[in-house]
Amino acid sequence: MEKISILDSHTGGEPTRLVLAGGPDLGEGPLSERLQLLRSRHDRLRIATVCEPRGSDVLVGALLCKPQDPACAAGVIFFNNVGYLGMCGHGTIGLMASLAYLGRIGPGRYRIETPVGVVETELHADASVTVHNIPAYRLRQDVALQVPGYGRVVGDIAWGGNWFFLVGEHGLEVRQENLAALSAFAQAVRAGLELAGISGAAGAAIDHVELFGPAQQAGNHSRNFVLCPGNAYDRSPCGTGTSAKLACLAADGKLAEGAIWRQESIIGSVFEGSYRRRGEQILPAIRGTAHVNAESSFIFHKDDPFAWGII
Ligand code: PYC
Repeated sequence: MEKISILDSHTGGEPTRLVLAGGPDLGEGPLSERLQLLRSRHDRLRIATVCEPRGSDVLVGALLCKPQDPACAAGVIFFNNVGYLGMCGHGTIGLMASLAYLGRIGPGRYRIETPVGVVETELHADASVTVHNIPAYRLRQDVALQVPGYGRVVGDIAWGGNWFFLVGEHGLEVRQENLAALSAFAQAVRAGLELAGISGAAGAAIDHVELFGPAQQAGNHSRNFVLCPGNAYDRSPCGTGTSAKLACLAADGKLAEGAIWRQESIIGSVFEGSYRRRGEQILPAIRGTAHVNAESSFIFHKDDPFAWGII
């Protein structure tokens, strides 16, 4: 077996573990097909990479792939402790910082293939990265839901590369000291959505819940808490979640095309977002910074019962 080598980074506190080499042969088809192959035949790579004992619920994994389109700099498939992600904003910023660390790219614009489409990126001279995300849109506004233990909750359903339920009014303070209550509430909301059969387009599960509160740092517009599918919360402001938020702001006429929205995360890291209109949808741009913080390779000892991770 080829050595599995990885590069770790974090984007505003949210980790990305990039598998550089040693992954399975998934062929050279579209990334969406390669994702299906990875899921159905090689899921143990995901488990070995992001689950315990090497990883944790918080890690997002990224498999570096040869792009199908030679005009793209790289292809990537994102995954987490419970499955696969269509797109990942903080992970794409982490990927770009990692490619820069490896000397494979310098400042400039690059196209990156993902299972949900091609994203344009820009590595800036100050090492920050802009991700020109796939189109985002609000599917439904003011969806009312009965959440057991909490009562009526109202939110919007939006696509930003993943499906989000966005809640502005929830009575909770969006502060780190309040993480347990925020997680419990967001998990109850997600369970309530499932129970009520409320989904994204084509019946897709709404697996991310995003709660908003006032910004705590001058110059920022809002603070968020984002619950991820595997119950971890996003330490960054969440690139796809910020894209979903921009779609709602655009639909409500609350943010002009090209204007900057500074989204703060629950730990105070910031993404700058803006958008351009494309018909009923928007094209979001998300800017943030990632830092590479570890480089290593996996060891699979023949006597280790958990060499491929704990499910
Ligand atoms: O930044 O899009 C994102 C993301 C999704 C899940 C965790 N981070």
